[in-house]
Amino acid sequence: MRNFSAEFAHFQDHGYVIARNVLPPATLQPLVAEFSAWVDQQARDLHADGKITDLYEELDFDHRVVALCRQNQAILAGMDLMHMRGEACFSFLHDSCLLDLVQTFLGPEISCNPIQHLRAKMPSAVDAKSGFMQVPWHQDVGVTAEDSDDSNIITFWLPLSVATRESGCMEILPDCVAGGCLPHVSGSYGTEIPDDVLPQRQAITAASEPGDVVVMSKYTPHRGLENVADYARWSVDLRFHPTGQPSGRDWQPSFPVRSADHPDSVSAFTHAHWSDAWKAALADRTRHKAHRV
Ligand SMILES: O=C(O)CCC(=O)C(=O)O
Repeated sequence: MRNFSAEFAHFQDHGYVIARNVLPPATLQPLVAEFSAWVDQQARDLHADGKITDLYEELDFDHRVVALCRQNQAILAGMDLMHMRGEACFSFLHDSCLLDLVQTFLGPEISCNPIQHLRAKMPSAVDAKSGFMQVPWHQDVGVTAEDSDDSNIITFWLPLSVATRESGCMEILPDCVAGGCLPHVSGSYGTEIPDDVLPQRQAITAASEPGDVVVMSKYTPHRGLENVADYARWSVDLRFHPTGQPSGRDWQPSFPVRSADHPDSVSAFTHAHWSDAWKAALADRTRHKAHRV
């Protein structure tokens, strides 16, 4: 198991760390293959319905989705982990390199938190309207229910494309954890921290490459920059918390992914359980309060 004590110390001091070269290419490849196959199927369906004219099969993972989105933004419909529920994705949530990193921050009893997303952040010239593309300043505590106030939920953000200032990586405000939960409001791009309460700090540009993992506390303000590159900035953002603590979304699936005390609890929760639990959560029409505002 790799020693991440330097990364953990940086996280404790500053509320974030960019852990470099955590995931080898072979670990990310099945994820990229699964997401590529999803885009391909979506493109073929739109093509069969006459909604796009070109499949752009010759383009790579980062560029194909942009060319397809230029033709029809419907290519992005349903593109998120809970809707796709892929087997490679479920398997990746148990990846040993990833969980060795997570364990350094949370200990050996780890649950996957349901706040988890896939983002193909489009160049803003193609699609800048959605808050999902251009996430404003917020803390992740701002998108959890109050019952998880004492939970140690930590964010693990992973680029699948090269994430630079130009392609819309994240910006992070360091050294803000001690301030706890800041006020959030409902802004035009989603839940955000108003300018007048945003801590005055020099922001860190969280430039990162596939294999790196950006780790943030739930009190660390961050935002997604505008993508002015010509390719999609693919990323996956995951959260984990110690098993037994409230997830902040108790109607959505949360499940153990590593356990020293109860290893059987991990194998007992299968891909089928995960998929069924998401189907039920997505079909639930109760008005749950997921965000602070
Ligand atoms: O991916 C982005 O641009 C923003 C992600 C984010 O805000 C998050 O993971 O909480």
